[in-house]
Amino acid sequence: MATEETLVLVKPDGVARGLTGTILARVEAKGYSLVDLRLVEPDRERLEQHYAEHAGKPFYEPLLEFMMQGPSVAIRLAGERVIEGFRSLAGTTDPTTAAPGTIRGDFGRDWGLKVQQNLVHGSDSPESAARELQIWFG
Ligand code: DAT
Ligand code: MG
Repeated sequence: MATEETLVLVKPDGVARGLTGTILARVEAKGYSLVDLRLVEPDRERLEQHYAEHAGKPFYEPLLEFMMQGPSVAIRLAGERVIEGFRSLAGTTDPTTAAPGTIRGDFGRDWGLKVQQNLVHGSDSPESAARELQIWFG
């Protein structure tokens, strides 16, 4: 199987809290390769594409608002089984209950804005990765 690529985002809460380096260190320590990396202030259109699967859900508008609060760091990350591997490093969606040892479990919690502030995004399938890498890196 060819080496996979995935899209990782350090979301606005992670950037604002100065956790970008810590998150990158975990990714690098796991042995994945940084292929490309950029600081991005996404407009609404880009976020609508990125989160198209969630359009209409109750958390959709607050999620887009949160993602427009500041820059994110977009990372093109490569390695064998990196898609599932990064999801494992990130932990489950709700940071309050994400397992300790994961990025969300160690650094995230509910700050009163439900589970939006969970620090990172990682693509969930090869199809999502290809689609999302196109949205963030062209
Ligand atoms: P993940 O980011 O773990 O892939 P997801 O794709 O289901 O999770 O949802 C995308 C983001 O939307 C998630 O990182 C945080 C937010 N979100 C998901 N479920 C939510 C909920 N029930 N309430 C508030 N925000 C939610
Ligand atoms: Mg998702």
